[in-house]
Amino acid sequence: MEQALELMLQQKFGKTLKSADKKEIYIALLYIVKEKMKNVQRNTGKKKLYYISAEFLIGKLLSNNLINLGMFDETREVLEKYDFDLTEIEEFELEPSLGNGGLGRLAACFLDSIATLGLPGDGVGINYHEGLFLQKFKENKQYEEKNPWITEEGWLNKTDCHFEVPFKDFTVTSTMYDIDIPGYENGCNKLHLFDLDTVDENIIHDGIQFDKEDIRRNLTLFLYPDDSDEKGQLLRIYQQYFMVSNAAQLILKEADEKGVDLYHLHEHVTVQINDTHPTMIIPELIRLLTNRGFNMDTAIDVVRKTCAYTNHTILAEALEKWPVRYLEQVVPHLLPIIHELDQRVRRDYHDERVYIIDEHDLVHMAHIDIHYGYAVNGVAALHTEILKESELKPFYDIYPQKFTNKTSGITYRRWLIHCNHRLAKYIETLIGPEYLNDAMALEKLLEYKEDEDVLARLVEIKQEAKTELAEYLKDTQGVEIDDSSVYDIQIKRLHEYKRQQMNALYAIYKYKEIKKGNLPVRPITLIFGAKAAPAYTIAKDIIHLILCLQQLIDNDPQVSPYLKIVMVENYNVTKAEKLIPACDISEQISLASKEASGTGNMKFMLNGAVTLGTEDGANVEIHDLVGDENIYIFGEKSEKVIELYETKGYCSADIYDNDPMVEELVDFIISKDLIRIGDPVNLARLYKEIVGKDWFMTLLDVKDYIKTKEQMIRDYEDEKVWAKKMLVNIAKAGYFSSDRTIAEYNRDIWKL
Ligand code: 26V
Repeated sequence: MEQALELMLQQKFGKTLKSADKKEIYIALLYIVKEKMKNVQRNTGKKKLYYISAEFLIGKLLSNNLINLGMFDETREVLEKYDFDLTEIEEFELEPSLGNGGLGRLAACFLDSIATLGLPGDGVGINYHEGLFLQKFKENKQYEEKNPWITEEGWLNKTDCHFEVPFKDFTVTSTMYDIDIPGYENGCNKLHLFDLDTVDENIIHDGIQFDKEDIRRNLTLFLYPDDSDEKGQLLRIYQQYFMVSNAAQLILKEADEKGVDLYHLHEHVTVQINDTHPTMIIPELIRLLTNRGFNMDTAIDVVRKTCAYTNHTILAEALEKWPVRYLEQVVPHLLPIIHELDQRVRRDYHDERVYIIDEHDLVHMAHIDIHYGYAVNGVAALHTEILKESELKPFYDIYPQKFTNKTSGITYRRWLIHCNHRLAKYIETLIGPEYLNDAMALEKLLEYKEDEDVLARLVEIKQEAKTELAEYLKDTQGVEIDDSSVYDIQIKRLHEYKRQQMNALYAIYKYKEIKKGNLPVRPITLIFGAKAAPAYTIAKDIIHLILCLQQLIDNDPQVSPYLKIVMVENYNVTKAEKLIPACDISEQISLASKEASGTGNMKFMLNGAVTLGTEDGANVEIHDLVGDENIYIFGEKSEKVIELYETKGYCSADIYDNDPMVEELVDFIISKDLIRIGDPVNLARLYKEIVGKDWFMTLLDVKDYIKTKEQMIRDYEDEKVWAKKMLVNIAKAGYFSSDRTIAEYNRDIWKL
């Protein structure tokens, strides 16, 4: 590596390792890795997977690629020899924010594991120029700015592959860009991102505003632009069709190149539809096959045997339903097919709950996937049960054989080896390198459960990560945190169902306790990281509340030595990589039944944090694996919550009126102390929402939450007992390797 670096630096900049600066080193490394990837064998086989997704939250790629190519340790050593730190070098890489959160990050972990298992499978998505917005805080509020990431020197490779994509009023020509995805010590796949040459960043003004109707210039500008109005929704349909039309044409082109008889397409191709965003691939493939001479019955039959669908949410507002009128405006050529698909359903099933087009002329995208795909899966055991037993019950009754569970996972290459190298290395000294290829081998750590030296070293490693995070937050945000405090972290999209507001109510509780003189034995640092959708008013109000509390506490010398809130600005994959290794308490507090899986919970556990959570999503499986002593569970269970929704049995005002403690906490949102700092409109709106509606039942669980968290903070003081919990969590995290998840997808669904 040393020689290769010297050579590349000489070639590109006429410099040496001694004279080059960090940016030049970064660029030299980028070229070396790209060169190396050219020689990695492409994964091939009779059948190929196309993983189509509107989001791929891949994060920075340098370290990940170095790890997978087996060059990571050597590169670190060479750089250290010349006084460079790989982490600092990587600062020069811009993070592609091509996703909102869990769904997009899962797609990225999956690409890593598909390549690692040597399976032929490419990702297909959109090359958003700006990705998700850049979050800025001003006057305790979120503002959105553009977030460009594409530079001259990067991982994208422009190809000469182009397709014509027909919309109602015009046709565009796409360009395909590729990113190489090397597996860990294995072959290589690709992520294909489609783009439009005519897209123009200059139309962005005032933050992230732009003309939503100028499709030729805006189509691939932003990830899911604000769809709170009709123009935004139409743009989303344009994006979705652009993605799937390209995907369908690519699939058929590659099939032709392989000489595949299209009547047997399903023996050579499988398509995974990641949530409903790529659903139009189904009518589009049917359309293209009929254009090639297939009759409708056969086209439908072949496509049905080719496509499989993953559901990622049961939230009604997130299940896509497009008005027929909108589809007519964008892709009228798909409508005869969608009507045909609906007619066939109506002919076979006399149950309007399973129709594709409902009485309001809304097209239920998930219904297309379930009727006209061969597999449906949820992303955690509880989630899949809820799909089968309530959300998608009428479909499960028709097609029980299509439904399977695929509990999600995370890639250990990024979420342990890269982000917590120290811990990874230490684990290797204890149980050897086997766990790097077989995550279940982490269980061997259990042998050390009573080993005081091992437990002490785990605590030390955690402390080093906490100190590093404190330095990072000081450097990047100018905030100072006490690295001897307990770090309690909630990082995820801002959504009411995830209940960041409940954590904020805990902060209010603790603030009041400290004011009363009930001081915690050790300071507590509550760290939040979250972006709110630009048009999601209440989510933004919750951010405002957290930022106001942060300011209130910072300016109160009576409280600030004991309690600190930090809201990390512009939370993204890179920041997650810094935060997760340093965490003591992992906040997974969604309303039971609402979080399909969660994957942050898995990343935290793998890095030795202990979960504070409800019986929701994959928390249930974490609980089963680690046992009662190694997790803190609170709150009502999903059955009860589902019943409350069904019977309309929940009334937050009742709890507020009858419980003085709850009343006191909620009232603080509109107290003089906070109104002085914040915006009365935002705070009053949030207060009213919680007392008057509280759709995600914060007040139902808040007292149990506070009680459980207090217990957890007390237990933290017994260092040995706590370290044992850390160890068990790490040891049991092997199940949540995405290698295991992908092996299951392949065994049960793809059969590559
Ligand atoms: C989307 C939207 C869009 C409209 C406004 C409200 C709303 C609320 C939620 C969503 C979520 C879309 C799907 C999604 O990202 N699901 C996440 O997928 C992860 C990977 O399977 C899973 O771990 C998370 O629990 C799940 O929320």
